[in-house]
Amino acid sequence: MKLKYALMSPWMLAAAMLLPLMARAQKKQPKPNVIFIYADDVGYGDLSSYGATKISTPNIDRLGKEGIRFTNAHASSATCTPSRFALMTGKYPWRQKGTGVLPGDASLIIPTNQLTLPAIFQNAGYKTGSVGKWHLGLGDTNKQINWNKPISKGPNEVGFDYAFFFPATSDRVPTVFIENHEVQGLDPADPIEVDYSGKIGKEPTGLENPDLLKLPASPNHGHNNTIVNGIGRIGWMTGGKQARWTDEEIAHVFLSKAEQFIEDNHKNPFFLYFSLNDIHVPRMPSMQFKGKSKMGLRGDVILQMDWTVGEILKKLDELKIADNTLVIFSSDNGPVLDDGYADRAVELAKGHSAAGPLRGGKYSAFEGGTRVPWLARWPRGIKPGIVSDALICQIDMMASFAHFLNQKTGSEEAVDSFNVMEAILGKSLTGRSWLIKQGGALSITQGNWKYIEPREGKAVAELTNIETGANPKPQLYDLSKDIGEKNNLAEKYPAKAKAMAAELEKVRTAGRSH
Ligand code: NG6
Ligand code: CA
Repeated sequence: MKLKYALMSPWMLAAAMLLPLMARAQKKQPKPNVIFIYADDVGYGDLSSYGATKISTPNIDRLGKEGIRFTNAHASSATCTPSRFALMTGKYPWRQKGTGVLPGDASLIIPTNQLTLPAIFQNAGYKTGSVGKWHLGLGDTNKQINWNKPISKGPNEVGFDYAFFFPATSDRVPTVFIENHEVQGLDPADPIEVDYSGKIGKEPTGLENPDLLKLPASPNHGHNNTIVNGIGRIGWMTGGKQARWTDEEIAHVFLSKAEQFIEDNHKNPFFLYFSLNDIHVPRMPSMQFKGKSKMGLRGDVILQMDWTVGEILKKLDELKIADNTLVIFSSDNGPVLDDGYADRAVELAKGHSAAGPLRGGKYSAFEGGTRVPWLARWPRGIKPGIVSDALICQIDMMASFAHFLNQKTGSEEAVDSFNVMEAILGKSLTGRSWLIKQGGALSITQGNWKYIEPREGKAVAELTNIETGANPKPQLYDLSKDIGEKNNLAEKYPAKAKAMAAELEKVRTAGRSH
């Protein structure tokens, strides 16, 4: 025995000998890579693992088979921008003005001085990347974006080391890709200008030149401004001809950038936010998938999305990092069939329920608006084949990963995010006890009960034909018996409805959940 050990008590001795062993064991457990694949507008019933029979999504389903599939996971909101805001900040979007669906020329809505989900990973030594749809605004507040110069603020300023993205949605101008701060492929002699208040430049619009459209707009939705690639967009743009994307290539372009990021960073822990354009409108699959489903373009882009996930899994195998990579797949809001283009999604969906057994869809306060697929695989950390009905929300990613990576959040940060890491990894089948969701009206879920606050408005949205959940009377549902929210029990159980309304009010006025 060495001299230094001779002077120790038996306990100290044991500790001194064990510590290096423990350190070595810890070394053997490097931090997992995390890939969050965020699909757009994918409904609770759109995947075969969630009951779809008219379409097959084997690659996404595989995540659940080899890991965990959630039946009660949620986006914070029934549209894109607010759900993404919640994911990135851990704060309910309805606490901050201007977090609704953003135009393509909006300013960045995430404060740059606050901790974000990617910044937590950065602080824990990860390389962070954002590839795909952004839709959280760019540049300084109230300042017009100059698309022809480096853009001052965006993903890089809120925690991403690398970003390749488009600004808003594929139905909104400008229809260009941005890498970090710069529009890609821009010819300085053909500068980009964007306007959302009126026509700019001389290019044809869907309204004036419907004969030029390869994908006609649905009447009254307003996707009839500047035509790019034969598709009328929301908003007007001029210039930047060389930089404009071809819709049929978007999925492949994003995938190749995601793969490159993984490859470049596979030797150190990385966090990749992979935010797909699929299956948002305009649904323009590549030739590889066009006509491959029996459900028209919407079905084709579901297949394309599933293929994309399969390619990511292949890449992880190829790099031999699958074992220690946590891959999560989820969606930013519920499904919509007619969202602006005459792609025959409604008539071709026959027999396919995009929201599964749920009522409503995108934009709705009913479950169809926010209850979304969530599957996750991490061979080293999640047992295969778990189906969990734990209540979790994307807003919880922040507190969960902060805890997991031993990172602190300040008192003004992640104020609505709960640590549900045990549930995310399937170590516990219990998640949160309550959650507030937004789909026009706010609702609060507590255990099996869901209360939707009264709200004036059309019961069915005219354009999308989706039940909004708006009702001037309070609504109360027992989700354990009535997942389709058909039976309003507010009058039968007025005390319950009142208590839940009070709880919702308490959280709203407190400005925080904890
Ligand atoms: C809506 C658009 C819809 C879609 C949505 C955003 C109209 C009538 N409809 O305002 O087509 O672009 O915004 O979708 O303009 S989301 O998934 O990004 O929230
Ligand atoms: Ca969306």
